[in-house]
Amino acid sequence: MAAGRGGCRLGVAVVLLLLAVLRSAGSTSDAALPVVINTWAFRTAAETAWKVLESGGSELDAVERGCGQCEIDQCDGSVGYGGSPDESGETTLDAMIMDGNTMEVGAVADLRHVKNAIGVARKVIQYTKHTLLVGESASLFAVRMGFPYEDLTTQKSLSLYSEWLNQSCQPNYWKNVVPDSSTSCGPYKRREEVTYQEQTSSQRSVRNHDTIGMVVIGVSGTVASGTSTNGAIHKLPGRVGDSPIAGAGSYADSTAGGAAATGDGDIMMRFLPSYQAVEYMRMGTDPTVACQKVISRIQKYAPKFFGAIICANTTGSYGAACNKIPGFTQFHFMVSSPLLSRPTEQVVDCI
Ligand code: SD4
Repeated sequence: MAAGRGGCRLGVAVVLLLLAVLRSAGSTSDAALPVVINTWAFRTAAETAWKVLESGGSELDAVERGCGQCEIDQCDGSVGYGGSPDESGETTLDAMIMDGNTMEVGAVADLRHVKNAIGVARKVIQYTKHTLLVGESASLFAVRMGFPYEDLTTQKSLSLYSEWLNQSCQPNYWKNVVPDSSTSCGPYKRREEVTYQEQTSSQRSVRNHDTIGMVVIGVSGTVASGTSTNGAIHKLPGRVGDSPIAGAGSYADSTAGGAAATGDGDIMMRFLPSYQAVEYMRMGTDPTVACQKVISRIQKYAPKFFGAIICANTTGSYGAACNKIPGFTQFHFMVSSPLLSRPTEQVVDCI
């Protein structure tokens, strides 16, 4: 009898151990499909994407419409028209969309005069054999695809631009130039002597970085992802961030999961964080841990970078992580799933 009880206890222990292993593999009981997650508390974007799925739209439709909603709403001034004027006062847009079944990507960077950047990115998949179109040429493509060509400047972007001019063009992204870019406006010329300046932190304020990144995983495990942003305020014309770069801004693979990043793209894109997070999840790493591992990897080189990432695997398990810096200690993101009565804001402590 005693041996029987011992066997029973052993059985219970084995079951508990199995549960723990499953849990750490991301198969938590609170995972369900479909799932939509997006960066920041962009609620209308989350609601729009969720409604698209509810009405039978595809995962790609949900990403396109969800991120497109933020372009219409000018989410936090960091997505869509009328935000983040560059050094010449113009707003330019970066966006991408990725199909995790076919691994096709459509992206636009430095897009000018067209508001619906992610819509144009989708057209790159549908009507070309390319992946990424840039600048005015991307605008011409957009016009051919039927998008209106319009001014992206608003009163708001004009006043941001003139405030910046009035404060001696601070901050800006130049180095090793004359006149001294830390005190004066340009035009700058290169200084003969180039000195190394360690870039361990993001010079921009947290407010300037609010790209929408979205991952949608359908009932059958189909993954789609996308991003849309007007990039870094006061950037040099021509600067492209991480958002339209596959594997950096977002990544989707229906055999593993999806991820999307937000923050200082100049630093983050060097690490392909979204690709890396998906690869961690492919190896069975829990989405939260996958997100954390990506953030810690960047921290080693740029301890004070501003950034966050969202991750979800094909079981519907999800997570997020962010780098803790002064003024940014928690990261808010949206989650929609059958387990939640409505798209819900969630928050994670930065590491
Ligand atoms: C960029 N990553 O262009 C974008 C900006 C951003 O949250 O993420 N804002 O660098």
